[in-house]
Amino acid sequence: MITAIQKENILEAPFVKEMREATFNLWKLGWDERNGGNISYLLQEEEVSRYLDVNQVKRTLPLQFPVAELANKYFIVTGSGKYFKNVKGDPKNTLGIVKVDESGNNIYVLWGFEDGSNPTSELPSHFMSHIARLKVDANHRIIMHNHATNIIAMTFMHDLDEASFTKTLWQMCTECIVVFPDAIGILPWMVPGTEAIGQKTADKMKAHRLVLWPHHGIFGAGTTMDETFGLIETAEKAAQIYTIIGDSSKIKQTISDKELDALAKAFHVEPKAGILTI
Ligand code: 2HA
Ligand code: ZN
Repeated sequence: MITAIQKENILEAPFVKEMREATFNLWKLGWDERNGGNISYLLQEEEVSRYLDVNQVKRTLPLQFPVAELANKYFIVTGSGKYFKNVKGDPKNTLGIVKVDESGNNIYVLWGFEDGSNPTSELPSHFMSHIARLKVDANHRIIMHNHATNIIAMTFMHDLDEASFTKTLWQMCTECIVVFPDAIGILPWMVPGTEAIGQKTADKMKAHRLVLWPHHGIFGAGTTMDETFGLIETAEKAAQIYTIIGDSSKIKQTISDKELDALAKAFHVEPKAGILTI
């Protein structure tokens, strides 16, 4: 007699716990008001199959944009219209585990979105950014979008040139150049939730792990939830210092380019070329 292999409780899965904790912490920080923000987390089949029969498809959703590069890959993603505040207490309706089908034209919902909801409206930006980051780093797994307050504020006060914006952030806290030596990519203002903004975001993700959407928020990419959260936290902290200062004429001294260069050398990181003048 063949007995079905007992699956473990999905709510105990580390990746579900990480999604619940991250969304709650992001909400508490004030960066994900209402339904703001979204996260997608690339999972291995071995991880998912401990908890789910991966052949049990609950729903098939067509993608407006094909992602052949992600064929047969699994993700846990936040739901469209869902509030980060509520994910911790209501994971089955606010999160979903999806698998991209073999053609890259559809996704299969394997778990979650039980109230009939769908993956985040920013799925184009997430999927296209995953494709871009996986080409740079095979260990890449997380794309996180949120409305980090001071980063948004800074997009009104600072010019939006990538090199000068990055250099200001690097100057605000000593750790910045070490955490994001690859600089911050910046898009022009665009309508969110579209394939067009997804493509532009992914283009920036080829060279940057942080991509700024002016007057809207930020996208971060990384290998773990902690690392990605920490990346955005670090940029947001620097932006907070900038907004606290408020008026650049108040700045009496800053970290010089020579000092930033010394920091990069001490921590063995390569700052993006064209930002420091040594
Ligand atoms: O609705 O943050 O960019 C979630 C968003 C859209
Ligand atoms: Zn947003």
